[in-house]
Parts: sequence; structure tokens; C-alpha cells
Amino acid sequence: MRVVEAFRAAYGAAPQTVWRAPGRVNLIGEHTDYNDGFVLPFAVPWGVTAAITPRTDDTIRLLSLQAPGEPVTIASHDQSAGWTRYVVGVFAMLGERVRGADIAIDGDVPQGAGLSSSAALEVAVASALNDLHGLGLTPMEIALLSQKAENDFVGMPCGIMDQAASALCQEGHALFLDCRSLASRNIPLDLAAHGLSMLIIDTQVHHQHADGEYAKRRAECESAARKLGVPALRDVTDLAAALDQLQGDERKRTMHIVTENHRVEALIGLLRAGAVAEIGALLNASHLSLRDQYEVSSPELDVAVEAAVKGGARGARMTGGGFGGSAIALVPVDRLASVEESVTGAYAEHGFQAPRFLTTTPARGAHRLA
Ligand code: GAF
Repeated sequence: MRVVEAFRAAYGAAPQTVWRAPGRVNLIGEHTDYNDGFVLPFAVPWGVTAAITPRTDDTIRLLSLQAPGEPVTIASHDQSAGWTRYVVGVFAMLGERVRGADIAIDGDVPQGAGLSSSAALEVAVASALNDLHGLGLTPMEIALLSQKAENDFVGMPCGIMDQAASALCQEGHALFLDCRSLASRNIPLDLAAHGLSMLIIDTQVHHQHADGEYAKRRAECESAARKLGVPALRDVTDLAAALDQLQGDERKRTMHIVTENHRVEALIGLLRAGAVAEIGALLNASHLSLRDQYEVSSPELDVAVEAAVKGGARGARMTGGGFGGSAIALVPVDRLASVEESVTGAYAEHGFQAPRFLTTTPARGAHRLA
């Protein structure tokens, strides 16, 4: 394993443990996690591998195969910046339970594709430290700790979806997660058995204002819930009555969250019935709602979704936070080439940078490699 070789070359001995944690795509349930709602992500085959040996002092030495050079030495949690924040944040959340460590990181999550490389990094490091120090944390506790690192240390007010997907997913399954109770269920997702494939269309675009807009959406949802007198938008039962009490953006955001939670449940119903190709219509509806009600799409994502459907996809939608990143398309295997052609052609027509295509099946969540 090349991360072990890099560890040995930098620190002079083999690492005590090596853990891998994956990125994710979200099949449906977008922006619902921080509204106490439902999500249905699955892990992708790309992820982050962390090789770690604990130290007896509080120094963290860090190297990444994706950031060549000498290991970065971090003597105090205040010193971290850039990608190292995701690692140091995990140490900060573990507090007195751990000391420092020597760490080598290797990642193959396509950068900027919105496939949660940061959650993969947090969960790989947290899982390895949990193992090394015998902390006894469950995968969900690892996810919560990683989310807290991102919220409190990195300053990104994300929900629990990405970290939970990275920590809990099972191969061949999507993860149905109730983000309030944190109860989860693995839902079998065998697309190949239905002649289908999941195509990821990476727009290769990440709009700069994405983080600010994310925080704004979250605040709008919280404000709408306060006005409606419910703990979270998940608790809205009478949508028409709720919409009557709201105006402007808060009205639109509420419309999206309430209908999106229903779409997650409907999609699970279709999967259970074996009507896998039929989930395409729900993917399309989710995208329209994210575009028009939640307003987190982008021209590149909209063109990808429209062109994918035109080229023969059963359905398509943006996945993840939005404002760039990736769309997913559910494509009959024999239509993959025509869908890619359709999207590539539409991108050229719009003068967009060519997208990157990846296909994926549901992969395994965090696990120990050595
Ligand atoms: C980002 C966040 F990190 C998740 O918590 C989730 O809110 C997602 O956007 C939108 O569904 O990936």
C-alpha cells in the first residue's frame, strides 16, 4: 500500500493502523439532514486512507500524498489551516482522550466533485484513533464527532449525512437515515440486476459562494420552523396550512423540505417493491425542487440533468450541497454512451468546461485495512 510506504519513508517505521473511509453520493433527501429529516446516501468506491501511529506528546505530524512535501508539524490545534483542519478538528473534538500522532493520508475522491472528501478524511482519522486508543465509539458516534469537528472547528454548519454515510454504509446498500432519531437501515440497491447504472456527472465547477449560501438556507429553514411553531421543518404535517403562514424564500424552502422528505419515503417504497427504474421520476422531481424552491442548483447542474434525461436517463438530479459539484443520473446500461454524448454535447453548446463522468455502485463504509 503506497500510504504505508510513504508513512515509513517519512517517520521511519510502519504505521500501527490503517483505516479507509469513503466519500458518498446522495440518492435522494437533499438538505433535509439539518431539518431533522430523511436521507438516502450510499458510499462510493473512492475515499481516504489514513495510516496512523500515536505519539506520547501532543504533536501531530501530517503528510498527504496529494500535497507533496515534508510532513506538516502541528504543535497546537490553533495552527491548522486548509485541509489539515479536518484532521486537527477530529483531535480537538477527542480532547483529552488522545495525544498526538504521526499520520499519512492518501485520498482518491475526485477533488471538488462534491463527493464528500472532507467527511471521508474526518471519518478515516476518527475511526483509526478510536481503534488505536480503544475508545469504543460506535460508527454513529464517530460520524457525530466528525460532524462536530466540521461544525465547531472548521466552521461549516453541515448536517450529519456525509459523515454518517462514510461511517455506516454497507456495500450494495444505500443508507436510510432518520436524522432526528439517528435510526438507520441498509436498503439493498442492486442497480445492475435491473440493467441500470448510476452515472456521476462531475460538473468540475464549485461556486465560491456555496458555503455562505448553505448557511443561509439553514438559517431560513430554522426561521420558518420557528414561525410555524415546530421544532424542525420535518414536523410540518399540513403543508398547505404551513405555506399560508410563510412568505418569500422561507415559503419556498419549506415546500422543498417537506416534499423532499416524502420523496425519500416514496423512493424507498419503490425500491422495496422492486420498481427500481421507476425511482427516476422522483430523482427528476427532487432536482426541480432543488432548482426552483431551494435554489441551490447551478446552470451546469441543470444542463447536466436535462441533457442526461434527453439522452435516455430514467432520471437525474444534483447531489450534495449544490452550487456545482456533481449530478447523478440513473441510466439503463445500454444508454450510458448516449447519455454521456448528450451531456457532453450540451456542455459544448453552452460553452461549459467538459464534465467528468464516473459510474459507481454502493461501496463499503469505513473499515480497517491493516
Ligand atoms: C452537504 C452537507 F455537508 C450535508 O450535511 C447535507 O446537508 C448536504 O450538503 C445537502 O443535502 O453535503
